[in-house]
Amino acid sequence: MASKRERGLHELYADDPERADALVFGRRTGDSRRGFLKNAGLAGMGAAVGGSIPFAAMMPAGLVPAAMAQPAQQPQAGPAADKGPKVLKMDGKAELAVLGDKPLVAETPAHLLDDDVTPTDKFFVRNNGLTPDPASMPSDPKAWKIKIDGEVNSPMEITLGDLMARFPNVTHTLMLECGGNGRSFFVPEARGNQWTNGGAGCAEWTGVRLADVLKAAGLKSSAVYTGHYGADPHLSGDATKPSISRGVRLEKAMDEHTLIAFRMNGKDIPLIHGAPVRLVVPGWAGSTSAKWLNRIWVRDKEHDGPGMGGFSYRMTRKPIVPGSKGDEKDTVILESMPVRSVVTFPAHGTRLAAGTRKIDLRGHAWAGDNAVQSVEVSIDFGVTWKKAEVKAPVNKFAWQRFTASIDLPSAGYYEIWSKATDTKGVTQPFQAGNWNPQGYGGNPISRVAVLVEA
Ligand SMILES: Nc1nc2c(c(=O)[nH]1)N[C@H]1C(S)=C(S)[C@@H](COP(=O)(O)O)O[C@H]1N2
Ligand SMILES: [Mo]
Repeated sequence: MASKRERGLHELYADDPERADALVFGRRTGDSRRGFLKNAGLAGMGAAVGGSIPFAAMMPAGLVPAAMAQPAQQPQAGPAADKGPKVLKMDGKAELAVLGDKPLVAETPAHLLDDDVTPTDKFFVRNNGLTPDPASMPSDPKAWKIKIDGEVNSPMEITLGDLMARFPNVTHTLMLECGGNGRSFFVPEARGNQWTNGGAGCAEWTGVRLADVLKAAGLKSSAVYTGHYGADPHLSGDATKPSISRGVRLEKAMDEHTLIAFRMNGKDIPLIHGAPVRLVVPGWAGSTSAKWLNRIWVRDKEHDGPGMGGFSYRMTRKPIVPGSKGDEKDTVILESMPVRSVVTFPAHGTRLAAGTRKIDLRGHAWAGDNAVQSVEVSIDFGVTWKKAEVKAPVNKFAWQRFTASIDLPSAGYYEIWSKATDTKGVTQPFQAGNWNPQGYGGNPISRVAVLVEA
């Protein structure tokens, strides 16, 4: 069964806010204000996070320190040490954080998202069904077949070998991000895998443009949507039942960056990432990027495969009461992913040597279909912000590197906050907002706790 991620104080706050406050803020029953940090509480919190808090006076009332609220992402002493996630043990994969084992779901800890291009071993994994049995694969990957049918003049079944030979091969560095990335930041908890920010990666993909293939098949004027199918068996083991089948509006399918990809970072795509061929629909919910691709059904209406209905990959149109059921009819399909930034160095939970007074931090930011315009960082709980240097993306739909140098006035506990703003002027909120039943669009500012030893 899926192992549920320990979420520490977030959960305690949901279940028993009184006790959580007592733990974090030293509040006793009868104290008047929840989350009001008294002197005794401050000492208690300092003890809990492992040092004094130089910017304690700036801490918003009720803020749960990141050191306690978020599991450590690398071995560390201190309160978060025993809350670490289960670690993936798989040939060819780094030690990702396992969010579920059936289906297999594993995210990349923020500090492993530090490379300019995400190496294949560090790339997150999201299955909805079972990984296809290697024995079921053709011995020659080039013999793999993909069917293009539906609203096209010349339906075709083309082998991977022919696909590679017939259409121009292109390589782009593209963001792939799970639709549920950031879900763990919702309070109360939303249904699904409890991603922090690591359901995302930016690899170099080589393939052919889906647009070229659809043009060759001859789109009918009735074509408006795609439906994507892969060869992975349904969780039940029933191979005739798709585990998931999502699609995109034709406009996105025809984007020159939407690829039928057969190489990842210059090598054949590994089985877990969709060998021998998959879609890469950059910037949109990752569920549209079908792995083990064997069919694209061009539709004359919105696709209706598994993963298209109910609350799946759907946002509520109007705000609803957090934790309530919502109404399916009041939802819209999640398409472009929202703006997000992740501090990739230093790692959450890092202890810095006594005397450290400066950090050169870095991270990545991205924004679905949009680019990132600016990133700001703060170490005083958001009272003052400093502009980070932000690099241009290497191509459209690649993430962007940000760097900043930050002065630390003294020893103690700090949180490095980062906040990105996209080219439409949309920025990351302080808290995951617009609560929806399956928790999409959770993109609050990113927080990394560090401790400068006294
Ligand atoms: N056939 C198939 N394709 C799939 C999935 C799946 O379960 N089956 N999962 C999707 C989801 S939800 C995501 S986020 C991405 C993850 O790709 P990755 O595992 O290579 O990181 O693949 C997508 N493609
Ligand atoms: Mo996903």
